[in-house]
Amino acid sequence: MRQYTASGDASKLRFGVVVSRFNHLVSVKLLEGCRCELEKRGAGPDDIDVAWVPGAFEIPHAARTLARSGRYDALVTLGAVIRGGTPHFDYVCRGVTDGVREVIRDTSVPVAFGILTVDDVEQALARAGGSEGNKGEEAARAAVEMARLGPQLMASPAAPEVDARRSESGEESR
Ligand code: INI
Repeated sequence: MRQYTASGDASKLRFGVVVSRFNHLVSVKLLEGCRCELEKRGAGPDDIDVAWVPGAFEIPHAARTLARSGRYDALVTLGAVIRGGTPHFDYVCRGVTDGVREVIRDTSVPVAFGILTVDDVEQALARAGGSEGNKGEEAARAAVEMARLGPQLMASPAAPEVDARRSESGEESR
């Protein structure tokens, strides 16, 4: 059995962070958690670029642009979608989750999902540095791990098969 585990070392990696301005109070806390975690793991301040977008629905577009630039080892997406009294919540949630998944599928750049989908502001704040931790930190850790894991998997003996399957499915390469 061959196993691959990635280190949590963020040094010499470049990160793009896309963060939604909607529910700004929550977003800044998620961003701070993310930034601290990346820097704690060795990323330099100049190796972290942050793109602010109006709302979570706009996150996939900016993430796709950053991913296609080829400048980043991984991206982190941050924001909070808070349930209101209308179905709008469901459409925004679906748009952002489907959109982020499509960016990963189409570009092969790892994208960590640090977007809260919650019932109220209290639940959001609890997950943005409160009693439930900080999902921005968690997303940063996932981004580092995936940025390190990808090259290991590509260098593995299984990689040629992975490449062949990718080109059969018409997937873009980075
Ligand atoms: N965007 C969010 O990031 N969080 C929300 O809770 C939210 N709600 O509730 O409406 C939200 N809506 C805005 C949406 O993301 C777009 O910015 C808007 O529809 C313009 O395209």
